Amino acid sequence: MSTDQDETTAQDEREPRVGPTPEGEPEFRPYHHPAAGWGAAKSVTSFLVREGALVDGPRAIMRMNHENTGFDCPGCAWPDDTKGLHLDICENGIKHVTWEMTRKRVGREFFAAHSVTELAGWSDYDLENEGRLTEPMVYDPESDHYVPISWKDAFELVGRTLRGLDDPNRAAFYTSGRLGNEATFLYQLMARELGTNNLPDCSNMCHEASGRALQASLGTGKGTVDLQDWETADALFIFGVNAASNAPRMLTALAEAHHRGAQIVHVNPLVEAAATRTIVPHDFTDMALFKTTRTSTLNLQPRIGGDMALVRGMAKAILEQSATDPKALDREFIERHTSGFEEYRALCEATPWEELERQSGLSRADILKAARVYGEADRSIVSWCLGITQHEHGVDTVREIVNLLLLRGNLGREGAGPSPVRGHSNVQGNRTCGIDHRPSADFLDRLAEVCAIEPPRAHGKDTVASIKAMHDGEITVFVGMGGNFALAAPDTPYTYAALRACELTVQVSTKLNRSHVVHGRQALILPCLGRTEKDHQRKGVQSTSVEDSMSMVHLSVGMKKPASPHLLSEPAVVAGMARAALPDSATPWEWYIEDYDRIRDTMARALDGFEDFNRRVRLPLGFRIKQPARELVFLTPSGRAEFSSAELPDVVPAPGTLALGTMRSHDQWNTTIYSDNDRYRGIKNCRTLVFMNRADMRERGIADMGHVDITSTAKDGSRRHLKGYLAVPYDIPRGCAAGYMPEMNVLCALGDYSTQSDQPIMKHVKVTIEAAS
Ligand SMILES: Nc1nc2c(c(=O)[nH]1)N[C@H]1C(S)=C(S)[C@@H](COP(=O)(O)OP(=O)(O)OC[C@H]3O[C@@H](n4cnc5c(=O)[nH]c(N)nc54)[C@H](O)[C@@H]3O)O[C@H]1N2
Ligand SMILES: Nc1nc2c(c(=O)[nH]1)N[C@H]1C(S)=C(S)[C@@H](COP(=O)(O)OP(=O)(O)OC[C@H]3O[C@@H](n4cnc5c(=O)[nH]c(N)nc54)[C@H](O)[C@@H]3O)O[C@H]1N2
Ligand SMILES: [Mo]
Repeated sequence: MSTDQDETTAQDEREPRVGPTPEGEPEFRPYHHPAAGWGAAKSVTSFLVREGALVDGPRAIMRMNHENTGFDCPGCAWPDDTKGLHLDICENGIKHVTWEMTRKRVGREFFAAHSVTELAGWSDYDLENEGRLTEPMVYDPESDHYVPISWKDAFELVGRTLRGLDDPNRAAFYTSGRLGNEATFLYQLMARELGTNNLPDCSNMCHEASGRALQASLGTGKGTVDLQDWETADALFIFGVNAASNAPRMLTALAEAHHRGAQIVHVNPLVEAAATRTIVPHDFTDMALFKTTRTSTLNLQPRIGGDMALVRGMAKAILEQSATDPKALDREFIERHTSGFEEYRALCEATPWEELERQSGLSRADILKAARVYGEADRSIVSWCLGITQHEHGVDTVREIVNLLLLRGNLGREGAGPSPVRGHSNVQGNRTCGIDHRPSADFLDRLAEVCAIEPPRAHGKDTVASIKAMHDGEITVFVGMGGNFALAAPDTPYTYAALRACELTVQVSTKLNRSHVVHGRQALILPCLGRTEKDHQRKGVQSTSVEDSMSMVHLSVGMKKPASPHLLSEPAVVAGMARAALPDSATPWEWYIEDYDRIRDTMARALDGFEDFNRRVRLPLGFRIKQPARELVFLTPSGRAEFSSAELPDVVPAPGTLALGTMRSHDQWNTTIYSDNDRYRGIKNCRTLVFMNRADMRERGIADMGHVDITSTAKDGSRRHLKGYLAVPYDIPRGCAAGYMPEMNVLCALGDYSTQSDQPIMKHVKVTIEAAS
């Protein structure tokens, strides 16, 4: 892993651009309009026209997120409105659904016309833009083309290769977070019946830190609040999330909060669109009258990685206040429900304000402003996303957030608690249903009993460890259930080499992407139904279930005719692979697929919180998985909520260097790029850019919109490069820079993962930036 990547490798490997060919010159004009509203409506219309979905699109969208009669929006994990809001949708959700429903198709003629070497030279945008995959394909090394293969033969190839492994740990089974619960359960069952816990998933790059921190602090690895809590909180603290682009339905909750007089504090090095004002998208009167609502009462711009110092500063202020104000702390809550308070208090007292200011990049006055809002609110929610988790100290920061909440008893009561914003629409459900490379003994015991298998007990490999093991030849079979592993993972050339070193790569996908053209010696593309499509099985049309960010589980039923008659559902693909790989299996794979109620009946017995699954999932709003911490039951070693007392990390960049955060533009969905515009940040026609503070640019002799070279230095000293990026002068703290994933994965060394969560460090990449040579 410590190979010194020279720049030629990095450049050659990422030669094809990710985004589309620009339609014009790059432009930057700061955005001054509200989030959502008519700008969003206009953008949606042009997208529907482009995808040829002007008729089907709106019809499908009206069925989205409807109480158990529609399909779940695959866009994000924000919960559905519970009051039957009948147009609870957003611009990016619509784009996402339309993307799946496109009329364009990739058939065998397409693969006959284009070799894999040729396709590898296409942009990622162009690959996906070809449309939906229609039939199983296998790589033919002689002709360097993908050629058709029957499902039976495809499964046999997977089965034969897996059966031939001398150790089941030579296979890894990746999950991207939109896989439904039923397919998820079968998938992990297959892996464990084979004998491995190698279950890397996208959450290893996303909210692993949140899960580990909440588990350690509260004994419940998830947020404890729901939408009703959002509707009754007095103060909302929103850390490190670009909500207007990535969880746009949060805008509705923020606008409602503002209407009722709640305080809304945004903490983000960038002032994102959700931290200003919005036109509530489903409110037709607001839309017609161009009525805007503020979505923020205070914006704080810490340095990248400075959040933990800010939160500690807030805690310090509350503790100082408690010397004279008996209401500053909830002493009864602290005494009855927590442990470790005195140690934490001493740590806060011992941390000097100067250090908190330096590390957070905020003045003491600003920290006190946030502390005042927190101290005056009876009910506070703290919400966060990747700006908090994708750091070396992500776990410590989330635990610090919990510390702050505990000080005032903001847990286990209405309107209060921690609320991580999850990413993929079912990433939380994947973990609940068994995608976990570190499963608990209890989970495995029950799985063993209910499913009559002998699951392996040793922990498996996560995303980073799997890549390293593939690179080293230790893992030789990679199966990807959705997603785009090649491009989403860090250290692009290294990850490419890892996939290419495999004996077999299998990608279960809806659209063509980089992971199909960066493949193992043998490779399969297995096309599946999307969430919008009708899933016909022997016992009729099937539905699947998903779990949102707030632990609500509900059904999703597709309504569209499948993109091709040859597609299989994801549960069916898993069952096909499992049957071929485990010929003697006692698991009734085919019987499960006839009727997903049967899978749910087994899940009801195997999984905590899924009792009476089939009945409860059909209730109008589904059901909520119990969160013990919400009931003030703490499954921690002490039986109490545990304060943490971690040292503050040093996040101040060394002289001459900058901390670079990689993030999404408005017009992309992870590795899926819709255009090279980023409307809310005022960018047109460019993705290969870096946002910088103007003073940092001047100091380096970089002109506005001038070309720059970016070099990252990894923990092991190895260096990686991106050349010819545009420097955009932006309102971002000094010493910080930001740009887009997945392009910037070239800069993220595989070895640079958090020692606390094993998550790749994607928000605090150490870089130098200089005017292009
Ligand atoms: N439309 C759309 N929706 C999506 C996605 C998508 O790609 N497109 N992706 C989905 C997925 S998988 C996920 S995980 C989520 C991701 O949702 P986000 O977490 O919003 O994702 P990013 O684009 O990485 O944005 C990170 C935000 O954190 C800020 N930030 C960076 N560093 C720091 C820091 O040190 N501290 C603080 N406080 N803030 C920081 C950035 O300025 C940015 O606003 O969105 C999901 N929803
Ligand atoms: N540098 C950097 N890298 C990052 C991040 C970052 O912030 N910075 N974020 C990380 C995060 S949070 C995440 S979650 C990962 C995302 O990683 P992934 O989840 O692996 O990537 P996606 O881009 O969401 O996957 C898109 C592909 O999914 C397939 N797909 C779409 N719908 C379906 C479906 O219904 N079924 C199936 N089987 N396939 C489908 C399509 O073929 C599409 O090409 O990226 C991570 N990478
Ligand atoms: Mo994510």
